[in-house]
Amino acid sequence: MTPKTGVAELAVAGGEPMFQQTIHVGRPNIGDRQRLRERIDDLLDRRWLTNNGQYVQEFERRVALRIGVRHVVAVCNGTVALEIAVRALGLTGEVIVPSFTFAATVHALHWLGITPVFCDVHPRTHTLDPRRVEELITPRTTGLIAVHLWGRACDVDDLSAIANRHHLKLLFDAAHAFGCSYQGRMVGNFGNAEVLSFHATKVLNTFEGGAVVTNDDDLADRLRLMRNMGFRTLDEVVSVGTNGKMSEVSAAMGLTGLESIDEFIAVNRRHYEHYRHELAGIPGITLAPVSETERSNFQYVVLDVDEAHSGISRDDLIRVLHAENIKARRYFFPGCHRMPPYRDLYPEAGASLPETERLAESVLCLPTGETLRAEDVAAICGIVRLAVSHSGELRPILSRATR
Ligand code: T4K
Repeated sequence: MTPKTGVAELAVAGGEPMFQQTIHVGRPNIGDRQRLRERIDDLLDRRWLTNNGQYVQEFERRVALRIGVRHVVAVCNGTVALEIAVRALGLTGEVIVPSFTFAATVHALHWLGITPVFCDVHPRTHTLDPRRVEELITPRTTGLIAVHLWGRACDVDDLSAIANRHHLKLLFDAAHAFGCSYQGRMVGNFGNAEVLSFHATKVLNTFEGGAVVTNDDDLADRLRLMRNMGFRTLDEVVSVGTNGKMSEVSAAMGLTGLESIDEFIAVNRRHYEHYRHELAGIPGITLAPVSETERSNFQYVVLDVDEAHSGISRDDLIRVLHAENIKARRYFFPGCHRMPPYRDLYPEAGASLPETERLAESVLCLPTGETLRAEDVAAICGIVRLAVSHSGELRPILSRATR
């Protein structure tokens, strides 16, 4: 791929796009297709497609081993995992939650008639800021949901101390954090429970899928009942439940992915190091750091664009990238508190969320994963460098394009 050297070559200025085919954030990792096909043939031959089949049970065992947790309750997606976990933990009233997260974290609360109380995130970690949590606790607060955003573990110790002090339940949304650690221990072992997502775009996918993981035996029992309509035995319902079951074909995909998970992470890590090298020294562009001492899955490549120094806003940089067929994403714009129905229910929320508001305007995610090639990373970084170094020249072109 020939690097672009002048503004006129940029697709946003009328040049040819860098990529003929769109380069996506969240391109699924597949793993060994032959093994997947064999598993699918096997489950078809056995005609056992869902309802706690043998692949789901094996997937749960393998994930539990990988994390070192007692219980893995596999479900149909991460959102349902959140809903079941919130309900099984008995959360009611108000729950403190970041606004800088995917909508599902907050929707799960509202869906169950619980008031989400938005808390700001830490500017460095982008995760729930423990210094801001305590001031939001009221007599109606029953719990906290903290998100290990980008796979970076929250400040688990401080959040656990607050939860203990105030007798609150602590749930971690670990949708991004399969394969990540906190102080050397795998994510999945903290709080009362943690929720994983195995959506297609995650480092490990089951097409759609998720799990609630916990070391609490009673909670695991309630979760298992809830995901299967409250059935205790073949024909005995003992409590209210929903249909949150994972299908066998999803578990087959998950088992296949698990066999290659170390390679997926190694590829992501290589891309991350490459991005770090290529983006170094570009003014106003900061690659979110990944801890040297913890395990990470490197699934999210996160850039913070500081317009005062880069000369180009995050949104204009996205426009430049999109024109080149590089589908960078504005995760998690605009912050849940600015989405319906929350913006109408809590119109004042933004006033206490300065970091969330800043990040929602300045952060973008770049592609990674097994389909991305090293030369793609170099080309993407070349476009970012060109856009920043020629931001003055680009400005009139971008403003003409919006008119
Ligand atoms: N908590 C947090 C913190 C989360 O981030 C999420 C989900 C959840 C909870 C809930 O878990 P799930 O219920 O989803 O299991 C995507 C994912 O759909 C979502 O799982 C994820 N977080 C979120 C961060 O990203 P969108 O709206 O960006 O999806 P979409 O369709 O635009 O796909 C993202 C990119 O991936 C696209 O540019 C195209 C590419 N893609 C996507 C799919 C589905 C592919 O190349 N192939 C595919 O099959 O939400």
